[in-house]
Amino acid sequence: MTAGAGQTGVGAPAAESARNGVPADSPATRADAARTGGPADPSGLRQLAVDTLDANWEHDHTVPSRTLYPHQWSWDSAFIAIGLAHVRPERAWRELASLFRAQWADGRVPHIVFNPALRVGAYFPGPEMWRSADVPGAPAVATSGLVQPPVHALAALLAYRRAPDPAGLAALRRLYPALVAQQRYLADRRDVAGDGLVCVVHPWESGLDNSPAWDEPMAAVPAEAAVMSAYRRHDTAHADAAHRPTDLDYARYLAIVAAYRDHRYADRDLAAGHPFLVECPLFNAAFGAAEHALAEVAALVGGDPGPHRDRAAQITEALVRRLYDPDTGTFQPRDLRTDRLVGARTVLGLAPLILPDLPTRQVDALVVEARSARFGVARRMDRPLPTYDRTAPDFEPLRYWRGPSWLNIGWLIRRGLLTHGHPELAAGLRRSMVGLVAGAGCHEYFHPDTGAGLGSPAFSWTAALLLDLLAD
Ligand code: 2M8
Repeated sequence: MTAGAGQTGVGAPAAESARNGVPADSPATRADAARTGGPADPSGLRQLAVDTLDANWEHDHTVPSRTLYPHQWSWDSAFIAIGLAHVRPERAWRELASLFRAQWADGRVPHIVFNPALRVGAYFPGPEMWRSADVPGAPAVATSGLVQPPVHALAALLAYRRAPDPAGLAALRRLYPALVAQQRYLADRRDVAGDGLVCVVHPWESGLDNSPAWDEPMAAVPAEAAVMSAYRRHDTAHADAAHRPTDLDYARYLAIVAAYRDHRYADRDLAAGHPFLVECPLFNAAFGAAEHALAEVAALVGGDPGPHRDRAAQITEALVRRLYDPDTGTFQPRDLRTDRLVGARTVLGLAPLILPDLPTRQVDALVVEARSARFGVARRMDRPLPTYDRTAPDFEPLRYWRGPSWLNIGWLIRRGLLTHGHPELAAGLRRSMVGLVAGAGCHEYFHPDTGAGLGSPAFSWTAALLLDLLAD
């Protein structure tokens, strides 16, 4: 990748600072200055990451990006807490605590917690679309009604391991019941097929919103692009429209939200008619990894690790049985509306590597898949890990989740490679991720060939996970 690859369609970093009214000597401005080329040395990189996180801190949480995502996002906060634990442990616990304060009575942790201080229209779709206040059991603060991959128990465990002091233990003890309730919601209300796996009801729940994995199930969702003329999209005002989902995608996203909302986010009758029902390998790998993490958290806070271990084993078994495709040697999402595995080979399929009890047969197959020309994980990574099969005819190196490299995904896969005894591949992946930020700064995502920075130029989970990678 090339140094100075930070130019993107998002506009000059200085302009972003000016738009946000950030003072000239603030950490945000220092982050802007550094990100135009990206510092090469570890201490410069570390400072860039800290400055980015400081600039995105908002009273009790960190926004993913001041421009594109100005509220609190669920799995972002988990990744952010992992990084904050290295430099501001007290903030790491506040980050998780503020998110879980917005947990619903049924245990769901909403994927967006809206900051009431922001103007209407700061993000689309905002509270007026979700209308959480109309639903009994929703918190006082406005939220979405969807969830995201449950990486929070793992984040809490890692944050505690990084700073194992009495304050951390007290925070972990407070969080434990909320983390258990989060898992219980998923297990009891979202096992739509009754097979032990969680079903996502919207592509946004997967976190990889625009992945080609969702093309088949999304094609069945009735909507027309013209619907979008009634709305004002916020994302295309802050990022290059050619990198973002299309208007037709957005029309379908809104149709699915409206269907769920109009049933008051009830999960009882989803199988009867909800337009999008998919079992996602990454989401379910996170669900299983959460039980593994909770077993360790339980041991630390005086709980019983046994039930968590049992549930973890059941989830891994269900994942292999329902989502592993022996013909392709990878995991694929299952569309519950057709009961078929989705054909696209995306990076989602590699995610079960994070499960420590994944059987050797599947581990070996995933390592073959990861090293193939499709994903190219190698000892000396010369190209970053893409989110979609590089050899697919519809691979798009610039479009959101349809090719570009993201640090959270690389971080998870690296963790899996370490767990299963592939330190050289993990080291290659680490080198490539650090190289991306050194070349372009803390961007939201990166061109998988050139390393050019894409999306938001000061993105929190990139900064946070970089801190974690640098400390290793
Ligand atoms: C992206 O998703 C939001 C919707 O939730 C969006 O496109 O507006 C995704 O990358 C998601 O994984 C991430 O959590 C969120 C905030 O960073 O942005």
